[in-house]
Amino acid sequence: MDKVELKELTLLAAKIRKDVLELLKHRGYGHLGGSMSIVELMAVLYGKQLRVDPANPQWEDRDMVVLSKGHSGPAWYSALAEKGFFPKEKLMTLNDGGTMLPSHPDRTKTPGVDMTTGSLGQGTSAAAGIAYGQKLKGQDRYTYLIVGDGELNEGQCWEAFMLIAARKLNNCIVIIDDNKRQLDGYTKDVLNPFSFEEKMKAFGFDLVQVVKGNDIEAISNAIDKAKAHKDGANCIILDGIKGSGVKYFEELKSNHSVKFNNDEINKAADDAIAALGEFIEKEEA
Ligand SMILES: Cc1ncc(C[n+]2csc(CCOP(=O)(O)OP(=O)(O)O)c2C)c(N)n1
Repeated sequence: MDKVELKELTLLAAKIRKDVLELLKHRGYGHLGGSMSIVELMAVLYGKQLRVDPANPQWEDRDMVVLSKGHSGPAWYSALAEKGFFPKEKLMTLNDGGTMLPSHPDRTKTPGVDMTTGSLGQGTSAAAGIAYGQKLKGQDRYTYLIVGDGELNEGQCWEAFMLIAARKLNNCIVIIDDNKRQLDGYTKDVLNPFSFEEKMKAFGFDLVQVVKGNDIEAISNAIDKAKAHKDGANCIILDGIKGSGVKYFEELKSNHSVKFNNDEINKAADDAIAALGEFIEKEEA
């Protein structure tokens, strides 16, 4: 990746992260940890890798995204708004009555959202079905499935993975957000999955790449490699941190759904928003 592109994607990631913090703080609560850990992924997808058209969200040749860990909608909405699928002001309507941005993604409400998710596990089957359909029709399209490490406690995920591998759905790029934590603790303590890398290989994924969850260049290179790998199933594991990008939220004991109800949390968010704002201003000068 050249320096200009890396700079652009880093700037986009900063904008998405700032949007996430602003909209959750405005709402007063929300799924901060799991939104922050996919910010760089969203920047790479919407800034470079996806074939989508914000002016025509239903474009029939578009790539699809299935955010199976649907509670991280705020990161997706922020990326969609930055890309121009809808006006940025709409971000502040998250979770309002009648909003186009419900807490969990709804394909009937938000331009750019292709699959309704929120009930963990189900997005994996949906993505497998979408990709299978695309393959049977001979279409040249990709479906990106984003799934959480805690979500992989759901048995349904593994049924979907078997199908993806057995049918060699190389057009379904499975991305595991391995941020090590889930709703109420560390994934290894709640139900130890052991090695995702070994598990995915054992399930028939012959290209399994592990990259740092906040490394834009590594994520993009891994997607390039997955796209070039035509004969078999592809998985990318994001080795990341829940709450990624803001030390306070990375270290916060309970950072899954954060309530902005005390001075310390509000200050941490305000400081991070200000720092990101300065960075963005400097980069755009
Ligand atoms: C079927 C189902 N069970 C429980 C929940 C409640 N829930 C929402 S998020 C979450 C934890 C998910 O953990 P993980 O996949 O690791 O997400 P991340 O850490 O990336 O936020 C749970 C249990 C749900 N949405 N769906």
